[in-house]
Amino acid sequence: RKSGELVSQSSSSQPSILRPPQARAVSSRVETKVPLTHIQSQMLKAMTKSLTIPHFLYSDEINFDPLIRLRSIINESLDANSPVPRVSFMPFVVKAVSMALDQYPLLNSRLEFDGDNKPTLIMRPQHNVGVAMDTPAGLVVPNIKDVNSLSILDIAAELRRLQELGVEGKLTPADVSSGTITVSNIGNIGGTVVAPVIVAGEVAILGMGRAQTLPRFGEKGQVVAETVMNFSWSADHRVVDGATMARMAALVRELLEVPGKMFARMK
Ligand code: CAO
Repeated sequence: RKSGELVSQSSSSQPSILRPPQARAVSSRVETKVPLTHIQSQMLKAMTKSLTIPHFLYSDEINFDPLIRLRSIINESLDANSPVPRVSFMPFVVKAVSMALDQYPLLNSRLEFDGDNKPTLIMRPQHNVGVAMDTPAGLVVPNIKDVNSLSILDIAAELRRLQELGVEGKLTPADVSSGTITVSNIGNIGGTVVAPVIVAGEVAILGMGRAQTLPRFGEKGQVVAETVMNFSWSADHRVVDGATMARMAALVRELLEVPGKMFARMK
């Protein structure tokens, strides 16, 4: 599938995302009771917990052109001996988030309440970046462990491993536990903006929209075609203020728009 292309069409003329499996199963006009799938039950519990967190949303537009150029250079250099045959945008975004966390570690923390309901922040040095995944069974959020110490290709290989396990329904409890922050890329399916829901035990999540080529003004006021993507951050407003979120988001944007800065920080 080409970058930015919407979901594949099913045999009918309507895109498959508009016809969820449950709807297809119901053919008569009589209401029926359908038990939740295992993943839906997990989602119900997790999201009910998540929505006790006071969220705020912060959104920004990223120019993806420099990253598109860099990605094609990297992809052209990959061969049969490479850990992955190609790299998507995700590993760059996951790495940029981790690099920005070095400067804004609060966004990687966990809020904990003791027996007397006294709140404490647990600061976590390891960046285990969760990736929301759409699998045949539904939404799963495995995480890429210790992104701090991984290269772009390492992240791509681990993402691929998790994607394959996710599709086969074989993710382990270790794959889906101990996440510290999450990235949710809905853009490969569609939609330009998403308001992501924070995973309980974390204080921030990034939602990526669909990359679009749109007219923008260049430095001299001329109209230029730019490929842009909306990044929408949700953060826990009990511990993260808007200014901190905006600074962290600005750093992630800077690292992706000037990828050379990212490589300068690579360990
Ligand atoms: N805009 C436009 N194109 C995009 C895109 C975006 N935001 N994100 C990915 N693409 C492109 C990729 O570049 C790739 O094209 P190429 O073959 O040219 O590289 C193609 O779409 C397919 O990408 P992919 O899905 O194989 O890989 P990925 O690393 O970009 O994404 C994953 C991996 C797991 C995030 C994705 O497959 C997925 O499941 N997304 C849905 C997440 C979700 O459900 N979020 C909502 C959570 S709340 O319910």
